[in-house]
Order: sequence, then structure tokens, then C-alpha cells
Amino acid sequence: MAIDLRSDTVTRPTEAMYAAIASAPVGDDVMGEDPTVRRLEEVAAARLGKEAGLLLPSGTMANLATLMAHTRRGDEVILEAESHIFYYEAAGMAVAGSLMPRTLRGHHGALDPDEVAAAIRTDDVHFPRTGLVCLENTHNRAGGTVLSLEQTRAVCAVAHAAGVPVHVDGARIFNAALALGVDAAALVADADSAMFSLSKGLSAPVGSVLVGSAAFIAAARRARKLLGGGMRQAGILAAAGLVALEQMVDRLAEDHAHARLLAERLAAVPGVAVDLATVQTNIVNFRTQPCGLEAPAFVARLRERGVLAGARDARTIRLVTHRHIGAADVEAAAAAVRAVAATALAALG
Ligand code: TLP
Repeated sequence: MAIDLRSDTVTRPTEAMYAAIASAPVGDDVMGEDPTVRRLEEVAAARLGKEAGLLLPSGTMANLATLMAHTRRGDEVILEAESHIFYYEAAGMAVAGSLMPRTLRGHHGALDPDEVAAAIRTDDVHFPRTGLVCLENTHNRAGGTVLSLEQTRAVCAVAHAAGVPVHVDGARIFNAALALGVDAAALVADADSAMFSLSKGLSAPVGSVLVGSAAFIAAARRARKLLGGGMRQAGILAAAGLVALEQMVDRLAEDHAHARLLAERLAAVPGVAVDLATVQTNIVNFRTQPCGLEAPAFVARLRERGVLAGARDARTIRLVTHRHIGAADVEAAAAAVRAVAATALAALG
């Protein structure tokens, strides 16, 4: 079987999840009658220290429902230039939200609070209103880097001083919490809303949960319906989500250790470059240009050797560790990278 390092989204449900799915009490959740969905939403909200929760089919829809619930048509949204919402969500904010992105370049994914403060619009008829600031923790394209409590607090403080709410795209918030040794609730305490994915390292098959105040969640529930995300007997998904929250959070530490090992191995490979400082959770980005191969060509050669990876851009490859990747897979993947780079270097002459 291939060693699949494309994403932690490839994780399959655990036996305990299949068992929970088989026996989950269900009802029509659009009518608010699915007891398992309700329980998941309550457990998730409590876990993140917020009043209410909402299960959505994907992180993308959770972010879009958030944008629609927090803002008005024509608002501007401040977000990091490489953030998932800006980069990978098919322009949903513009198409469905009628929102304008205002991107700021972060440092390893972290926005500078002074730059956020300066970007917030004053009340002037020429300007859009600033409707929302979005943060991402961990930051996917920056390499799974972590926003600290202080960084989050500082951005929330400047946004709130101007009356602007803050959303945390915390698809991998439990990875961030683990890396920092803090509670996930502390990481989103100052934010007005946060979402996390059940379907990534936590291994549930489908779903993300959005949390915030009861009023915000009521607005997001309406946006979810508008987007076609109202699900009926979704308790079968929520049942797996509850197992994910109860059983799968602590084991993320293994994924972090494997990512670290992988990064250290790659740092010793001639022809590729890895910035070890950015390897903080379960993602490893490495650059291929020292060996003269563009990332997509490098990915194709890795595939021939049974290693699946993703090209982050023309020059960078992303590898993501997860529950199905063990230490032996890490060694084998590193050996494959070494072999591809060596062949490319030899061709360079
Ligand atoms: N990220 C996926 C791809 O879409 C790139 C991945 O393989 O990493 N926020 C963040 C920070 C994410 O990384 C993702 C998924 C999402 C939102 C969207 O979640 P889904 O895939 O459930 O829509």
C-alpha cells in the first residue's frame, strides 16, 4: 500500500467510530431533533468554552457560514494572504458572501496586530465596512505553524477595540493546543467564533463543528441551511465525531513526533531544503529547487516509489502525518525523497 502523506483528511474511521455509528440514536436534525448531533454540538461547545455549537458537513462550509453570519453584504474581511479561506475555498466569500477580502501577509501565518489595526476601515462613505478578522490555527500553508495565545489575544484586542469580531479557522486547533501545551478553549477564548475539523487528524469520516455565542450560532444555522448544509439523520456522523473528540485528540502527539522525525530526516537530504523551525505540528513543507526539480515533477517521481505527497506550489511539497503513518513509513518516505533528489542532482551534473 502507498504511504499517503497528502493530507490528514485521508484518515479512515476507527473501529469505535463504526460501532458508534451503528448504534447512534438519530432524528431529523433540520427539525432540531437529532439527539446525537445535539450532544456533539454541546460537547464541542463546552470543550472550546463557547455557548453553542453547530455541526457542518465540511470546514469550508463552516467558514463560509461563519463569514455570512458575522458580516453584511459588501463588508471587507481581513485575513492572512495564504489562509485557507482566501486560498482554498473557491472564492466562496466573494461568490456566496458578497464579501471583499483584505489580505495581509503574516509571519509563519501570524498576522501583525499593528497591521490589522491599520487595515481596519474608518467610517467613511468611500470605504467598505470591516466586517470580520479571520485567523488560522494551525496555519496550513505556513506548514502547520501555531499561533500562540499572545498572538491571538493581540489581534482580538485590536479588532474588538474597533468593534470587529474575530473568527478562528481552527481546522487543526487541537494540534495547535497540543503543540503549545494549552487548552484548546484558551486558544479561542478571545475570539467570537471558531471551527475545528473532525475529519482530519481526529479521523472522523465527515464534519466540522463551529462554536460561538448562541446568537451567532443561530445565524450560522440559517446560513448553513441557505448553503444546503442542513442534514437530516446526521447523528451517524455526530456519533463518529463524539468518538473523535473523546478518543482521538491526545494521539495527535504521535503525528507531531512523526512529522518532526520526517523533517529531521529531510534536513539531511542533499538537494531539498526544509525549515525545521516551521515544523511545529503534523505538517512538513520542503523545497525542491536545490535539486533542480519543480515540485509537481518531484511529486510524480515520489508516487512511482509508492509515496503520495502534495505540491503546495511550484517549488514546495507538503507532507502531512496522521494515524495511518508509522515511524517505518516516515523512514521509507524519507528514503524515497533522498532517492528522487539524488537522481535529480545527478542529472544536473
Ligand atoms: N484543508 C485541506 C485542503 O483543503 C487543502 C487539507 O488537505 O489540508 N481550514 C483549514 C485550515 C484547512 O486546512 C481545511 C482543509 C479547511 C479549512 C477546510 O476543511 P474541509 O476540507 O472539511 O472543507
